Amino acid sequence: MKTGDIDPAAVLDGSRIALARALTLLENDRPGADELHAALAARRGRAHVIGITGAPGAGKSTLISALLRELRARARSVAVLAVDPSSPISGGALLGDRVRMGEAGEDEGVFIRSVSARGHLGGLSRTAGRIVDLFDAAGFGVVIVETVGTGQSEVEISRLADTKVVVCPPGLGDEVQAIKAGILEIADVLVVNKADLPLAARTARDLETAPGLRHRPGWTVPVLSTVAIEGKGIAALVDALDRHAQAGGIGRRLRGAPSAGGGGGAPATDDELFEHLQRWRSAGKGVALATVVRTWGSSPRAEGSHLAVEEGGGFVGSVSGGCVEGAVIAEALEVIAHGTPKLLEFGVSDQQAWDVGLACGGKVQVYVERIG
Ligand SMILES: Nc1nc2c(ncn2[C@@H]2O[C@H](COP(=O)(O)OP(=O)(O)OP(=O)(O)O)[C@@H](O)[C@H]2O)c(=O)[nH]1
Ligand SMILES: [Mg+2]
Repeated sequence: MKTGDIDPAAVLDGSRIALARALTLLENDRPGADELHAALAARRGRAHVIGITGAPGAGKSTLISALLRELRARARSVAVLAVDPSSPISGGALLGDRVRMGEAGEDEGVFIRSVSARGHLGGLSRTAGRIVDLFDAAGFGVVIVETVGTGQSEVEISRLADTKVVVCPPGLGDEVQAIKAGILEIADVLVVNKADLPLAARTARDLETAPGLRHRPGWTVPVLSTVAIEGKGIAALVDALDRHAQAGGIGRRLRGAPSAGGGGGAPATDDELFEHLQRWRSAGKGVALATVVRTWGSSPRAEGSHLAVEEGGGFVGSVSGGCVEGAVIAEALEVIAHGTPKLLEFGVSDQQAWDVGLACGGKVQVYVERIG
C-alpha cells in the first residue's frame, strides 16, 4: 500500500529517502499524512524517547552531538528531532569515527531533523508526536527531542518523552529555590553542563539538595555534570538514561497512563479517579487527594483538577500538566503518613519562566488531604 506516494514498507525497511519524504509529508500535514501515520502506528513502541530541554544556550545541541557519538559507539541507532533550533546539532563529532573506521558516506544509524515551532496545522505537539512515531516505527532505538523549555507547547512535547533531561547552565545558584517548581520538576535526569566553568559545582550541589526535586516513586533523579564540548560525563549520562528507561519503561506516550519513575500523571476524569481511590482503599492502602484550588498565569491545569496518590507512590490525574507532580506526590506521601492536610504553592511568573528557560510559568495552589 502506498500513501501520498510514499511506501510505508520502504520506511520500515530503513530507506532514508522514504523516511525523509515521509517526514516532510507529516510535517506539512499534506494529503496522505493521516494514512501514512496510521500505516506505521502498529510498529511503534520500541524506541526510547528522550526529551532534552533547558535554558537557551545551556548547551543542549552540543550535548546531543556528544550523546550521538557515545550512543553510536554503543551501536545504538539514534534519530534527533530539534524543535526551533538556534544552533545546529552537528554530526561532525561522528566524522572522525567514521574516517577512523574507514566508512564511506552517511552514518545510517543517525538521522537529524529540525522543525520550526510555527505553522503546524494540527499543532506543534501533534506534528512532533507523529515525527517521533515515524522515527520509532523506522526502527531507531533512541529518539531524542530537543526543545527550549519556554512555553506550553514544550510541556506538551516533553510529554512525548519516556525520559526527560533538563540541562542547566552553571550559576543557577540561589535561583534554584525560586524556580524549583518550574521545569526542574519535570526532569527525570538533571544535567549541569559546562562543568568546566567555575559555578558548576555549586549549581550541582544546589540541585542535589533542593527539597522535593529528586524523589519520585520508584526513581531518584540523578544530578550529573557534563562538559559537552569535551565529551566529559557523557558515558555516565547514557548509563543514567538507560537506567531510567528500565525503571520507567519506554513507549510512555502510547500508554497514556502514568507509570512509576515517570514525571507526570495523565489527566483522568473524576470517575476514573474515584474508581482508583476506591480500589486503593479496598486494598487497605492509605490514599491522598490533591486538588488545584487556585491558579495564576499560565498554569496548565484548571482549578478543581485532581491528583490521587496512594501510599506506594502510585498516582492518577494531574494538578500541573507534569510540572510539579513529583513534588506534590512527595508531599502527599507525607500527608498520608501524618494525616495533616497541606496547602502548597508552586510557581514562577511567566517572565521569570521565560528568563530562565522554564517549560511553564504560572502559579498553582494545591490542597492535599488524606482520604478516609
Ligand atoms: N564552556 C563550555 N561551553 C559549552 C559547553 N557545551 C556547550 N558550550 C557552548 O555553549 C554555547 C551554546 O551551546 P548550544 O549547544 O548551542 O546550546 P543550546 O542549549 O542548544 O542553545 P539553544 O538551542 O540556542 O537554546 C556554544 O557556544 C557551545 O560551544 C561546555 O560543556 N562548556
Ligand atoms: Mg540548540
